[in-house]
Parts: sequence; structure tokens; C-alpha cells
Amino acid sequence: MSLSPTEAAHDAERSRQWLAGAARGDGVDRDALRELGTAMAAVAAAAAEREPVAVTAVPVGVDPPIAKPLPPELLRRLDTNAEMHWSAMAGQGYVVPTDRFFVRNHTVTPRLDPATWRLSLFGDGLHGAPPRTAPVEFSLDELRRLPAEESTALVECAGNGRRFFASQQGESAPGVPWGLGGVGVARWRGVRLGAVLRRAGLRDDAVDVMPEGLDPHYVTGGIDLGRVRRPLPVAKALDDVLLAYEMNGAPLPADHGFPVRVVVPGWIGISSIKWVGPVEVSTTPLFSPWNTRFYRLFGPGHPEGGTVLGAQPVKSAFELAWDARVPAGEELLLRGRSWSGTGPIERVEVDTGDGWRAADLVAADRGGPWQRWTARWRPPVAGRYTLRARATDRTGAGQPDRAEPNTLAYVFDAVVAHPVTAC
Ligand SMILES: Nc1nc2c(c(=O)[nH]1)N[C@H]1C(S)=C(S)[C@@H](COP(=O)(O)O)O[C@H]1N2
Ligand SMILES: [Mo]
Repeated sequence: MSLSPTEAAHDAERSRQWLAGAARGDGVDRDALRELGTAMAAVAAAAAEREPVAVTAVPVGVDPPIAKPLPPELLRRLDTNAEMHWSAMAGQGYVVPTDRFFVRNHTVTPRLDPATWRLSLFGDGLHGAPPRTAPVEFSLDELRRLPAEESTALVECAGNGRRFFASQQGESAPGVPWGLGGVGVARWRGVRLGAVLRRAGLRDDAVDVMPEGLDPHYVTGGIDLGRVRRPLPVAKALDDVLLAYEMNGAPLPADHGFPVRVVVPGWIGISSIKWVGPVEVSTTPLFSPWNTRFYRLFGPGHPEGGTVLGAQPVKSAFELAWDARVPAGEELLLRGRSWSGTGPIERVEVDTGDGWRAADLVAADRGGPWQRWTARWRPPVAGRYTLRARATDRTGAGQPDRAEPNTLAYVFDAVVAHPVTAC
């Protein structure tokens, strides 16, 4: 249990093991994964030829992929996913109301029965539980009887901002074409994963924990990759990871993981497994396609096996519609938020067309998972304007003018040029 809880440190070791073929496989045939890599490269090449399209076909007579309503003023549907419109945060408080919280589904939201649902821990990392034979189970009521904790945490999809690789930089951007709305902060309440692991008989020599979702298997490129799952080092699992059964003071909604989801503060969204059921606890390193094939940086400047996405980079968004209309000649209070996976936001600057100037930070947010800010602006005359915001976090990480491209189009951190019209 000497592993560092930072994802980059964990991955450096796991990458070596994976590439050396020394570690246990990830449940998927390696040749199949190699073929998948080729297929994904083809998708990337095809995407370079055209604008990303949102597929919206839903088979008739089948539950829609997302259970909650998707009012167009709050959410934009992207196939099985939905992104929040930043204009829907104007006038809101610190957290994102559940009705507009983004949804990222690899397949569809499963409708699970809380009466029969069980959290099921298994693996050689538990005392007296040989792999897959004697799981240690918890019902929802049993979890609710354990000491509860609350955490205000940010969940962001690693592909958030992806569409700007294409629209601002003219680069290939395969995958869900998120604008900046694949992010949200909520108040999560539940039980610490660490407390549950200890009750289940965690061994001192356990190294990895892998929660799996009960949504349908993820099939891509004709290959069944099994349940959505992603390993965590035990050190992170014992640190601040929550098994959440409430979101913003209400039972977790179907789309966000009902009855129970994992919340991994500071790590990319895919770590926060929804609809968790099985949890493998292992004394040997665990792998899944979600840390070997996806959520890695591939392309020029990256090693053959790619580089894991560690924390999310710095981003900033205006709480304004894209192409918003604002009154010319009147003073406006521009509002927005900035966030970073590597540390709290220290400074935000805004450019309305005549150079960068400091924005005012909302004092109450200092040190939290995201930072609200405001800036006054009087559009001098009617016409088109471009608004820009950029932030710097406590580590000094900021936002460049251009994001570094990578094959799967993750980590978009560049300043976004937000068009508005004064009239
Ligand atoms: N079981 C399961 N868990 C999952 C996913 C999924 O498709 N299935 N998507 C992941 C991804 S990629 C993200 S970004 C977050 C999104 O959480 P949300 O839908 O509650 O916003 O859930 C993660 N957990
Ligand atoms: Mo994601």
C-alpha cells in the first residue's frame, strides 16, 4: 500500500507491467485489442474528413438511453450522452442542479431494482474470499446504515471540450463531441469505499480495486469489452473515494448511477463508475480497456502504449449561450466558472476584445473544485464580439492558445473563443 494516489504515478508502474505482458490481462484478448486500436485509428482518420455528427436514432419500443427529460434549454443530446448548456448555469448556485447535470453513458441507463441490488466484493485481496467464489455482499439498506459522508466533488468527462479541437484547431476529434458542458459539481452523499473495503476484509497486500457497472456490456468495433470498469490503486480507494447513494440531497437518479455509484474526487469522470455492482479487490495489478486503450494520450510525443490521463487540465466557461445576444452600450456582468484537476483556481482573466484583464473571483469558492467569477463589460457598439476567459491554478498551470492534439482528442485545455452578438 505504498502506491501514490496520483494517477500518473500509478500508471507509470502499471504501463510498464502492461507493456511487458507481465501482469494479468484485462479480460480482453490482446489481439482483439490490437485490432480495436487499428479500428480506432481508422475512426480518427475518418473524423478528420468531416465535422463530428451527433447520432440521435433511438430504436422504437426500447427505453431511451437517458431516463431524465432533456429540455433543449438545459441539455444537448449527443447520442447516448447529454451535455449541459452553460447558459443553464446562469444565476445558479455552486452545484449543478440535477436536472441539468451532464450524462455520459457508454450504452444506456439501466433500470435497476434497489431491493435485489447488491454491492459484491470479491478477489484475492480480501481475507478468505477466493476469486469469484465467495463475494462479500452489501444491500442498499446495509450501506445506508454505515456512517455517511458528504463530499462536494466535480465530475468531468476526459473528452470535455473535444469539439474545439475540430472547430478551433481544425484537428481530428473522434468520440463524443462535447463542448464545455461535460462537467458538473454535485453534493454527493454515501459511504466511504475504504470503510466498505475494511468491513469486507481488505488484506494488507491488496494493490488494486476495480468497480464494475451493471449497465450493458460495451461493444465497440465489433468487440465486446464487457462491463464498464476501471481500476483504482488501493491507496486512492482508501483515501477520499465515495460509494454515493445521494446526489444534491436526493436519492441518486437513474442516469447518475442509481442505486450506488463511485465518486473519485480529482480523477477523470470514467473513474466514477455508475451503477456499481461487482468490485474486484486484487493483490496483483488490474487492467481494463478503460485504462489501457481509452483515456490515454496517443500520437506524436507519446510512447507506444500511450500516456495515462492524470488529472484534468484547466478550463473556463462563460455562463452564456453560444452566440448569445447581449444589449449594446449597456454594462453587463459576465459570469463564468473555471476549474482544474491539478489544484484550486488562483487567477482568472477575461478578454472582451481589448486585452486581458483580471476577473473578480467569488470569495466563498476559494479552494473548491471549481471557481465562479465575474467581469464587467459594456459592448461599445452593436456587432459581433469574441469573449475569452483563461484561468491559472495553484500549481501555475494555465490555458494555452492552442491545445496539444492527441489521437483520441482528450485534454482540451486551450482558451475557447466564445462568440456573442451585441444588438
Ligand atoms: N457503469 C458506468 N459508469 C460510468 C460510465 C458508464 O458509461 N457506465 N461513464 C463514465 C464516464 S466516461 C463519465 S464522464 C461519468 C459521467 O457521470 P454522469 O453521467 O453522472 O455525469 O460516469 C462514468 N461512469
Ligand atoms: Mo467520461
